[in-house]
Amino acid sequence: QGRRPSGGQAIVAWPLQSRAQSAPAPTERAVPADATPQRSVHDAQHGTTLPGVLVREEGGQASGDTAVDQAYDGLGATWHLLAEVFGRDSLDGQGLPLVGSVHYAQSYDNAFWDGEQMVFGDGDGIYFNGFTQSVDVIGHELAHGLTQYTAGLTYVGQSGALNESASDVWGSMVRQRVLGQTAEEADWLIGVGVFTDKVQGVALRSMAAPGTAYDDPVLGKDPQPATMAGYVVLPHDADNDNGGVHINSGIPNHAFYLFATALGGHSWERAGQVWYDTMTTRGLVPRDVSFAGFAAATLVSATTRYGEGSEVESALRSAWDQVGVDP
Ligand code: ASN
Ligand code: ZN
Repeated sequence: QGRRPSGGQAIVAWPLQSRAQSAPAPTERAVPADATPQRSVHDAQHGTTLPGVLVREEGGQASGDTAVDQAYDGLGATWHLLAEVFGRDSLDGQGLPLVGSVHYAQSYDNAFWDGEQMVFGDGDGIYFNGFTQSVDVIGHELAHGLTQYTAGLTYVGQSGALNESASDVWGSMVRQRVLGQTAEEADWLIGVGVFTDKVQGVALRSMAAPGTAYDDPVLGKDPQPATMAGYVVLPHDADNDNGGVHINSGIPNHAFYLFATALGGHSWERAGQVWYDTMTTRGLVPRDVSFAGFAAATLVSATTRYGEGSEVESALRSAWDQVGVDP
């Protein structure tokens, strides 16, 4: 499973194999007026059998286990963003139950979506705290499910970096909405609270300034580029983060940050809507889309919804231009 953070291994580049397969296109429906999330949080009890022991179900009382309750709240915050802002009932648009497992394995320094559910490690306690600390990490993992049910972006190379970036975009929007922040107020960090005090770094990634989130003697330096000038070419295999999907995601991440902050206000209102439309409009992006192809698709979404020559279109063009992606 995940590689331990030793020898300067970038923590963002683990060869975690996802069981994720693209699901058949579902028939989405409007969110029923009385809809709620359908959450269940389980305790893997430091083993790797999933989902583990059911601890908290929808509507159940706080368990007193911080990881369980953080996961429950984070799953809820993500569901509410999708339902209330985008009119989508869960990841598949059909009320898919949200399943999370905490206390996965021993000293496990990661979190992941396994194709069916969210899984969170407790961290080793030396470099990493538990992965439910940051609501954006929870949103990130859930968004892998959203991507699976929508654009189905292939988890390698540029489409893989777009898959990773989409998860950061959703995770960041979930956190900004929980905190009630505008794009200008937000710190655009992913995974604040995941590092222990021992680590020289503030978070796992920065969308505002990719490459600056950490610089630590053991973990190494945040390897993310912010623009195409820094694009990292790696072999497309699991030992190389599937071609740097957690590295080059810095580029579309930064484009989204530039777009959202240029528009101002809440990131999920217009910038998020453009990303949502791009990922959920059937046939708009192929699974193996390039950065340029995705950028072009975002412009189609922006002009369809906000009009040719709109402020949204020009902010978006400028954002892609600043990161060196030519739609
Ligand atoms: N936490 C990582 C992620 O969601 C796990 C992985 O590499 N699949 O991207
Ligand atoms: Zn991810």
